[in-house]
Amino acid sequence: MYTPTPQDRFTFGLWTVGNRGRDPFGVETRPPVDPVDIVHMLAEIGAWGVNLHDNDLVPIDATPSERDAIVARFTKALDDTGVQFVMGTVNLFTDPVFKDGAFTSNVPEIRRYALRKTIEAIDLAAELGGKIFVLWGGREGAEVNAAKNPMDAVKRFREALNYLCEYVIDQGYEMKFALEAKPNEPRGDIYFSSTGAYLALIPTLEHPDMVGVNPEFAHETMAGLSFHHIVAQALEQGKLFHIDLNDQKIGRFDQDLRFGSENYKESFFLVKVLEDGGYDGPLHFDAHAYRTEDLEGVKEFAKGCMRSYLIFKEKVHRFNEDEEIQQLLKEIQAADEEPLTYDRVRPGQLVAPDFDRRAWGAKGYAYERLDQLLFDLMMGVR
Ligand code: GLT
Ligand code: MN
Ligand code: MN
Repeated sequence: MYTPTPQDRFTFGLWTVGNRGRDPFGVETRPPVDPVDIVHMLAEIGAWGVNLHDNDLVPIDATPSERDAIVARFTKALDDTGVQFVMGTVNLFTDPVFKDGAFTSNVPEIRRYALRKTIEAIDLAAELGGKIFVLWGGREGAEVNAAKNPMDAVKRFREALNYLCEYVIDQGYEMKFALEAKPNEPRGDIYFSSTGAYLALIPTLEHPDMVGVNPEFAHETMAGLSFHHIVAQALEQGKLFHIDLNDQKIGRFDQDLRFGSENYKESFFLVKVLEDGGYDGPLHFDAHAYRTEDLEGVKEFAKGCMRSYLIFKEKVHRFNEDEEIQQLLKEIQAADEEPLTYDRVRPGQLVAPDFDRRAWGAKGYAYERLDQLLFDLMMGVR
């Protein structure tokens, strides 16, 4: 019942299951894994797809013929296993050239080089059959704010996106962009610090239809925000092009924990928003195994992400079917009368003249009971 199949649309990035356990204080605890072996492992555990940064597969200084050989070998692994290539992205954060940003760098040549590198990564993603391209501006930010103009950053980022949309149209690719926000790390402050900032930028672009968001559980949680609220907004606005699922404790560094490992309740509501809201895009686990794990532990981690999602999904189903809960909700969420339309004759009336403010203020909402029912349901005693 909790065994994933490709129909569940679960994906992993090469950098997630390929994570080697390095952190700022310690070296790698796991050996490198060949991307081809990762694809085979994903097929074995029932994942649907795989995602990558350009340099997860092709080293930054590979020659064109080396690149082609690597891509051919990877494509064969996809063909052999049936694993889909789903999302491509570009690494604009590891190489020292990007130490003060890529699209928002103060140096025009670096901004142009960042665009060229992104275009090559888009070509790679298109060649592999991907239709979603994520942009995470990890280094687009500052510590020394005296050195940078945050309004220029917005303008430069917009300029870069406009250029990339033009490129995709020009090539005839069927590719959309998904913007991923993060408040900080690796920069002291990253521009566009939450998904809401990107939702506000998108309508100012030349091709807003081609651009949506890729919210990440850990990133909004680092900022103390409700992840499922922003996911709901993105979904309602038709902008949830992709999602990065993981887990995180508030106030910590970006932990990228196994999905469902920390915030059970928030994860439940997230899955509820995605399932009830009709999201049918990929479900990407942008997480990694604890540093304590060997390769067997990595596999357990990946299986755990998918299993937990399916368990939450089943709990959502139970919640939606639970008679007592639904009866309570019916009482709480009074049925909609007339849809709200502007009344030219009496625009300020809105409710009946005898609307009883005091009675409504005094009424109990039974939320204590409802929330306890949810707890019982989630804990399996219901
Ligand atoms: C990096 C980051 C993630 C982004 C990836 C896409 S790379 O691991 O922490 O949140 O989604 O560039
Ligand atoms: Mn992410
Ligand atoms: Mn993260």
